Amino acid sequence: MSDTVVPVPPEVANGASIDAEKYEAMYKASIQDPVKFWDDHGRRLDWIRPYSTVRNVSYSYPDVQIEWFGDGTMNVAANCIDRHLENRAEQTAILFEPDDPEEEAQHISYAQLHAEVSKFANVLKTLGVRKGDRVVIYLPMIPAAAYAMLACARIGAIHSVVFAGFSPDALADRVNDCGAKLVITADHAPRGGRSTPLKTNADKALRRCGDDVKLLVVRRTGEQTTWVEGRDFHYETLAAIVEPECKPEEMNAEDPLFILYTSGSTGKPKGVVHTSAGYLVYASMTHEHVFDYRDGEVYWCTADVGWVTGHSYIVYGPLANGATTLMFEGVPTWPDASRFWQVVDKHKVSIFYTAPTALRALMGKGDQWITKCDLSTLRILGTVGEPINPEAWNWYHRVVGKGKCPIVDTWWQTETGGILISPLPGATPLKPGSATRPFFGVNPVVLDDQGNELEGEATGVLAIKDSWPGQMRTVWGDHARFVSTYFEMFKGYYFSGDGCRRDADGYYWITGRVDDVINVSGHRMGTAEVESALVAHEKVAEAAVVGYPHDIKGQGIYCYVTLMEGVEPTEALRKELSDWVRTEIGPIAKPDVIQWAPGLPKTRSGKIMRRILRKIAENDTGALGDTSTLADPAVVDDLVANSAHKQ
Ligand code: 6R9
Repeated sequence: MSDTVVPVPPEVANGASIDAEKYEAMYKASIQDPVKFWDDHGRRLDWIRPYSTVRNVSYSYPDVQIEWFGDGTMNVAANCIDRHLENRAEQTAILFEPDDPEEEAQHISYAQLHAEVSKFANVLKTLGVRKGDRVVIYLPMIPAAAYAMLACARIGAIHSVVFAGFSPDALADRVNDCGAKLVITADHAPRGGRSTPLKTNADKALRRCGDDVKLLVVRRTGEQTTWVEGRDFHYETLAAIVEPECKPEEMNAEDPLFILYTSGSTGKPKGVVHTSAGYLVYASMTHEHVFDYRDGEVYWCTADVGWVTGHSYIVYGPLANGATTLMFEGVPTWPDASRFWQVVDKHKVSIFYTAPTALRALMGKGDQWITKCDLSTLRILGTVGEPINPEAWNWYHRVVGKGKCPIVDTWWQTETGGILISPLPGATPLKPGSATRPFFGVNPVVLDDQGNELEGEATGVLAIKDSWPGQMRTVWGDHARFVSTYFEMFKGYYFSGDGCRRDADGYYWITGRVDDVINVSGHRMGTAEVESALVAHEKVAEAAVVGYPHDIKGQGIYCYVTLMEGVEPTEALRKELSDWVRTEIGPIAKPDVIQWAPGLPKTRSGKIMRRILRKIAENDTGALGDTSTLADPAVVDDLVANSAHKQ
């Protein structure tokens, strides 16, 4: 951790929406009187029926309840599109940069967005989708993904976007869990010069879903796909015949907007539910202030719409603010390692928001990929998804930002809906590696293991003392799981699952997960998910999975596998298991290391001691700690002797 402090450059503070003094005053007001604060800021939306109640929140276990602006009505899509038509109909809303740099970029104005989303909404209606129905979106990073999301919002359907890198099985699980009526996909997904057969994946998934689930196929590459008559529909055919106008549905503030599946420390991924108004107030307000967004600027978040970052900071936040949001279909390293910087150059990007893992990968390719591009339009840089190491931070600041762009290191989660801890460019002196200070209305605390609040400089777990409008409301179909995951261990708080340190200046340094969730290239993965994929293989008797430090990915996936009696541990089998996990979950879950484990370290009650497995994976075997409670301490010696570090 570094002690360096990077002051706010005067030219950044100048004209920023929030300076240091304003931050202190607004932050204090937001904590002292949250009702007054959010009563004022909730009005940033256009309401159909304005709210009279600001909040109705109880963190009291087990009767947790969270409501914001509960008696107001509005429509999210109208707030992201219609209300901008008066003043910015011709301004670009979505700037689409395709995977292939030879293919032309598209500038979609707010007027065009309005027409496209209205049409899409009418297509959904034609297929029988109604208010409250669930629609799964399995699309590449193309404008149709944003149209589909906004079309659902327009008619009050609840979308659940599934990252296009997920396998057919993962897709089927999500379709079934939320009871979706319709899946929206594309023929193929081009990415990095390769193409994923999305429609084929969706076909495989739907074999595991109810017969009544329909499939809407958007044309992306035009390649041939198989077709199931009566179940499959071409988007373009229907779009050509529907009405062009679609009146936005009047939605209650607390009607669900979307479900997004995310990994936890146990069991299957859970469907995080976000509702309409509070989510949009929070996403738009954080987008405006954390990125100091100014009218007319091109803003680029490199995430995928399959993750929460894509929801809040490609689609909902920027569009609610009338911004120009860049959507990029490709990858940072194709056709070469200058792709990101060429896009910044070509589209004169002012604000650039990406993940540390991408920065580490690009840093390794050398500075020449950057210096040949004109990055002079860049004003603000951001990171999200995992802690950023000081080397990557310094490189980002010096080489990409030429030492003049503040870096906003934004800490938040799928569950939080928007950024909770982050610098504000015009207000917060930076410390490389620290997410710095809380956003308005966010009251973080550091707790010890017993749940006591620690004062001043402290290390412990990060919890939030009170609700903010963007907070998730429940787990789809399982409110008890919501309560037990986030509110049981530390009563009266929202428990984040992250560890953290607060320094003498009140800055927060996130140290990573304290549960069995690992963070691979900024993607969250439950070790339990990888384990259950492994044990589903007929040759595997038992498996334990932990994270270990990885230079590029942040964390890598280290698997200990015990084979069935009589099965030979061969290199071919190692590859087979690795491919197996890849097809069961998706490429992001592919194991980095598989170590054969004749036995796993267990307590006498049969609990796997992950602490020990983590140490071996981290190659920190001098500090294995107390192994006396193990049923068979000898297994540890075998694992240490045969660890990947000893090979
Ligand atoms: C937005 C997003 C959430 C987990 C979170 C934490 C890690 C995210 C971070 C960060 C350190 C940051 N995380 N941002 N850690 N510094 N700036 O990433 O959501 O996919 O749900 O992941 O990611 O561990 O708990 P999600």
